[in-house]
Amino acid sequence: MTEMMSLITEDGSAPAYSGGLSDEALLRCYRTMLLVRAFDDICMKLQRSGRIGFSVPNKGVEGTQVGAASALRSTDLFFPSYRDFGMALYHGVRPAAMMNNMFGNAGDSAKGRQMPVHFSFVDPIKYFSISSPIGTHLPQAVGAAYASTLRGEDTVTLVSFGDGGTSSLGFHSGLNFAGVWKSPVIFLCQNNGWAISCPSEGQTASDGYAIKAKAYGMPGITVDGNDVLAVNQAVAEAAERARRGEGPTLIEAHTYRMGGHSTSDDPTKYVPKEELEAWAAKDPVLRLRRHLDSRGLWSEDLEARLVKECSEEVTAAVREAEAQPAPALETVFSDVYESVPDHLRRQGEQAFDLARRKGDAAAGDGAFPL
Ligand SMILES: Cc1ncc(C[n+]2csc(CCOP(=O)(O)OP(=O)(O)O)c2C)c(N)n1
Ligand SMILES: [Mg+2]
Repeated sequence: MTEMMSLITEDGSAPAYSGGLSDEALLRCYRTMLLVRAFDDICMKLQRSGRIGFSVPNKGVEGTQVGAASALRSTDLFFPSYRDFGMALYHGVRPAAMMNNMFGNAGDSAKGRQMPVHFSFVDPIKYFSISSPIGTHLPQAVGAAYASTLRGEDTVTLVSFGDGGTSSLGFHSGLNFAGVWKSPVIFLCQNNGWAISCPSEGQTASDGYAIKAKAYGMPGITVDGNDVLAVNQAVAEAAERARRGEGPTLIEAHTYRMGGHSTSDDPTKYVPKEELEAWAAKDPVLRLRRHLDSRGLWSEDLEARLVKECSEEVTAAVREAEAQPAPALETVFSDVYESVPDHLRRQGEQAFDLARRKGDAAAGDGAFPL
């Protein structure tokens, strides 16, 4: 494994950090991580009580998401994975907008035609719709980055994926194109220990993931993914290189998924208890809290206030999302064609007529087989 960059020390100080996060930005990182935890907790309860179909826990990996997002501009392009809630929240996406997607309601930007946790936003950041087939978004991100170079912009494109994602065809073709074209892309591989129940060691025969960069002619960096400052610095340096026209970087962030893969699996069946406990001691929220404390920026009162605020914000988001109606059936064909082809229009009319005569299909029981 290439040497791992880690900056927040045991006592919470970070003497080697040379990135540009202000006190205000650090507090924003911390609040965002608490907001992700609140969003996660509430979504888990919503799923268990059958009010939404599916969710994906982020506990343990918030440091990587927030460290990366805080190093980029809101005008940059984000091609996230499904476990990147913190990137959107850091840049000011409202929890209510995310909750609309969880419910697939009329307020959802995809009008309920995407899975839950497959967010997409145009404002306040360019957050591209998540691809369910693993790894397919890497070539898409490289294409978008190539286009921004052709337009003469200094935009950076971040594409985030898991350790499991490195086994996809998209990983190899994406890195290859970006290397050849010297595209301004940051490949963020979140090595969180697992791809569903496949341990990261079972995913590759190479010595870590960052080393794979060498074959595609770009730098490969390994960073402590539970250390917000280390991720921030690594991504900021990669972004500077990209903006200078020096091409892509592969960053492997070492982190750990402290929950299940999704609401559909039981991690106690395959995650060793001792391994989970060892990583719980390296919790990225505690790590950043220690750093804030060492700078005089944290107190028990602040913690209590932030936890309360985040919980209230997400609860309000649920109320807002639940009050929205389902998307109109007629939206099934909207946003795809400028003018809907005749054969689809006819099929649509038949389906809408049937729905008008027979009413809605029976509601499901909330189970989702993924
Ligand atoms: C092409 C493809 N194969 C399999 C799946 C099923 N699947 C969904 S998530 C996942 C694991 C991905 O693991 P990783 O890339 O490490 O991301 P993580 O869930 O750990 O964040 C798999 C195999 C899929 N969605 N797409
Ligand atoms: Mg993984």
